[in-house]
Amino acid sequence: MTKKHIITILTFTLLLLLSITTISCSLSKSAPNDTDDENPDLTVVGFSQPGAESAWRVALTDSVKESFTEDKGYKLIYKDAQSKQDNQIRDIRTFIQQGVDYIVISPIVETGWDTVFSEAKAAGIPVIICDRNVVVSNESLYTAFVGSDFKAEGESAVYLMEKLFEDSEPDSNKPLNIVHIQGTLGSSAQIGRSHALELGLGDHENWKVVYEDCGEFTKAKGREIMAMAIDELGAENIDVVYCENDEEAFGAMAALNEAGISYGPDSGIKIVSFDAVNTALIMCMNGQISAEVECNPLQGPYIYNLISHLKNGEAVPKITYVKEQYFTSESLTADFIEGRKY
Ligand code: GYE
Repeated sequence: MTKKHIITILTFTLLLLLSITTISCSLSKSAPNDTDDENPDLTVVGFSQPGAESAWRVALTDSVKESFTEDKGYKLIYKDAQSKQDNQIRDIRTFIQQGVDYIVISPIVETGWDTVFSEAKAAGIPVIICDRNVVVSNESLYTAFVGSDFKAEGESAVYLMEKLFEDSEPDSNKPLNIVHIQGTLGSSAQIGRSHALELGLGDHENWKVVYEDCGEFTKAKGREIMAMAIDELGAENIDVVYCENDEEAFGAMAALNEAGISYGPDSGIKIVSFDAVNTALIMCMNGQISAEVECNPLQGPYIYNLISHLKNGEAVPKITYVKEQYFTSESLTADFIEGRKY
């Protein structure tokens, strides 16, 4: 081999090595969720959802995704924790490692966030809580909360139950038997809605919870619990089903349908529910659901607004409650329901 040959082979090998390094670098740079590869001008927001258990939650996800788009200057990293707090904690740690600019989290339950929020604080990343609230040892561990006042929602449901049964109210000896299908235990949505019902029980001697179980905010669980309640108590001993979200109400109605038991205006059994998603509002308008308390998932614009202020170095309120209302068949029209986003 001549000297010329050796130089050619060496040059070729060097070029080959160089191109392999370049390719592998650019491959690793385009790995999903790597925040370094994108337009550095984008503000990166990590959004951690507890799961996708309900239509309501899908509406919340959509609202946040629509609010933080690239054309508005944002990159949103979305994580679904598959209904496990441990996954949510892991997702937040990933956001911290990625060096996101803001963390937005809908916490599955109220407690257990101190350590991971302290880590975010130490990394200088503001944490914004949305939808459900948290209880932490020190309020400075998060920047702001945007979401619902769940106790107020529960109080609206109790008020609507009073209205529904006000004719039988003078006869306070007649018990009002309540099946209570709770949401995910320990979530602020469950805690507030259950607490308001407890207060309602204290105010009405004849109100009794005759069956109570956790429906995890899902249709499958709601159906299972309702079927067990029917089996154990008999439909004639149930007056109202207090469902802590619409999925559970859909499940309860499925169980009632399977058992051939009627509900709504023509029967003793009334369904009261939370969320007011489109399908549920149609059922409320038709009388199958007797009362709906709205839980507003359109929180993206509220969070967007908060983050815009933070980016400008402005102070933001610690608590922002979203606007919500309640419905019965009298207050609903098809046009109104059609005009809603969820
Ligand atoms: O009611 C339910 C959901 O946290 C307010 O979670 C939310 C609740 C909502 O899955 O449908």
